[in-house]
Amino acid sequence: MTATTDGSTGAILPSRAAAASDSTLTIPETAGVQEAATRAVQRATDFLLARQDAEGWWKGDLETNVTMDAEDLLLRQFLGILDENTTRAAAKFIRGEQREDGTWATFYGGPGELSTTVEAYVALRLAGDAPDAPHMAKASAWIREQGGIAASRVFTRIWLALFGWWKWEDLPELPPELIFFPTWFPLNIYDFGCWARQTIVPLTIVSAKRPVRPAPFALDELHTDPADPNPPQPLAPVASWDGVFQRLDKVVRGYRKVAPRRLRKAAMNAAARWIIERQENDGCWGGIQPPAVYSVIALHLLGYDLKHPVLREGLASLDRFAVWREDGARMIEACQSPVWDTCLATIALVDAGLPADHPQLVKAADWMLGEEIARPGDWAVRRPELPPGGWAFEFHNDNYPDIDDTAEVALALRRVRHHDPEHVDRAVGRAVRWNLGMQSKNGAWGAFDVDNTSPFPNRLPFCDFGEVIDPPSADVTAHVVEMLAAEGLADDPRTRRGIDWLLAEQEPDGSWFGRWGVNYIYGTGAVVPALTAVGLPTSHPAIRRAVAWLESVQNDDGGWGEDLRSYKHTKEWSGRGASTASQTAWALMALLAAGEKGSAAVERGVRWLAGTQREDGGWDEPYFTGTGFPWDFSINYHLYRQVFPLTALGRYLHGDPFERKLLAPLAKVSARAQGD
Ligand code: R04
Repeated sequence: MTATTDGSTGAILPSRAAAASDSTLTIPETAGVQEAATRAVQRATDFLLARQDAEGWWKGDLETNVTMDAEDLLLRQFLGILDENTTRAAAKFIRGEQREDGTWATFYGGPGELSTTVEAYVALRLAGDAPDAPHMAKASAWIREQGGIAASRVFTRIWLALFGWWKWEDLPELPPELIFFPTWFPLNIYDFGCWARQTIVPLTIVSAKRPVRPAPFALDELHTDPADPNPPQPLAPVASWDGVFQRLDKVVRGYRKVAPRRLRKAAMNAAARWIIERQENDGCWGGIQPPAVYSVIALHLLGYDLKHPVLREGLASLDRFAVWREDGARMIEACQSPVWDTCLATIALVDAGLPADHPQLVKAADWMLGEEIARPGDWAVRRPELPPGGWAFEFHNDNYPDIDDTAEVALALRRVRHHDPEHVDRAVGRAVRWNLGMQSKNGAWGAFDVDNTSPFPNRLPFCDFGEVIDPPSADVTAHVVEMLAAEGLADDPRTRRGIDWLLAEQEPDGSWFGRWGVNYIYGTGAVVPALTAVGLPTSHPAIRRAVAWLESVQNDDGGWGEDLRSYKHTKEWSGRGASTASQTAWALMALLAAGEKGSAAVERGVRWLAGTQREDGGWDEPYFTGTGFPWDFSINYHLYRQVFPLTALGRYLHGDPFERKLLAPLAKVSARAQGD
């Protein structure tokens, strides 16, 4: 494997041969590949079937980075509920993730990341690791070299401010009065992507309150100059957007001193109500960990006791993000993926040849049917007339169904032969109507909201981390288009607009950008099957260019891989990196949809998948191939390595799911969807 050390300078680019273990590959005869694929499909099918929960769902671990674990410890310390057992187990996990050079990264093999390293270091100090212990000294030296705490992201400095390690006055501010901005006003909370919205609303309370609970130790070793720990930030030119927003931030901070107390109090109460209304049945917020952490702190600062049901349930939900490993380490998941994993596993199993009425598939379908969300959520702010009918990614997230899960669940449900087909028809009909209703005005689809494209949130000095808006993306749009094709709506004008948008979004090299998966291989692996599903001929120039691009980035070992650095350094890293099971599968799904079965590229890719499978039917995949926010937040979905290879190998053996009529368009549903 090519060792890569740095994302910005001097990265060692992967030679396409670098990942290959033997450089003398010959293309075997098709018969041998066919046999190997058959065996791999059998074993991968058994592997998945053995891992379904008795309730019908699948769920792989969702691995991200140690800021989750560090912030969980900091929260408990802040609330005074940090226990020894949790601390020991979390610290064990964090220590195990540190690399040779003393840093922590946000993805496997990635460059050291300053904010992540600061948070991990502070968490380990809380756990009692001494600053002069070799692993700690290495980390703090690196942190100082990178500019120290002062150079870390806003979230990190907010955490430090809670303990007096950073000054609140030296943080950008978002006033709680934001909650009163009407939905047509620039920078109202619905201009933010739903994940940022749920994080920001509680943080407005925290930053208005500016609490400090003094820490049990100092952190001088993390400043470049402990005598001047909060150096002033340079100002951008007045005539630039950054300059404008920096000055706006100064205005907001000036406002703080003159803010009418009653208005501020009313704003904080309104924000608290907003938060409490959005708490899920299991006590969490939006099914994701960060909003839960900040919501608990915010409500606590407003006087809610830890024993108050809202906080008690909130804290209990945080415990459920913890995965306890056999070695005693405790890892925090950013969220859980049961709906997503279950629809993808269902698709994989049917495409791999499992009978459509297999009891485990029916069980999965029943579980998915029970997960449909029957009430409006935040999406209804922009679509008040649209009836509900979507699915969320997680167990509990009724406020935020997403378009991606809804499309894939519909594609999965249609593949299962269910004993109550009318029930499935009605559920899928609602899904089609909801997804069509969530189309953005450019003809494409975002993940959670319609037309969530404001340029302003990204400009706020407060928002220096991650994506904060949810504009339409090629991968989500492709999934919706594929689903609409399965519903007999390929020729519907709304579908055609989605297709036109996809065709216009193709990169000059023939690939598509991957918003929620890494990266161009994911985008291309989603778009090509969608385009052929709606009837584009495989000879279409867009498809030919995609095929040529995929062939041009295939590794010499026969697989495909793409490093997360492609989000930052596209030219060098687009489509390039060590081969992984999921990315090889995405490339194959595109090539197979493009009619490339029998080509050398496909045969070699299939051979790579079959050849790297373990005896037990599993694949190993240390590389992160999922995306939370491009570059800033990456995900290793532990079931991607299973479901996508099984899908690709199944389609290799049995053909395209549309041509096999696994998805028979139903005139009835189409008529209903068209008539909404
Ligand atoms: C793969 C496509 C399905 N869907 C996207 C779902 C992704 C699930 O994983 C995450 C989603 C998340 N959201 N917000 C965060 C997050 C993390 C995930 C999040 C992360 C850090 C901070 C705040 C929020 F792992 Br700070 C939506 C389209």
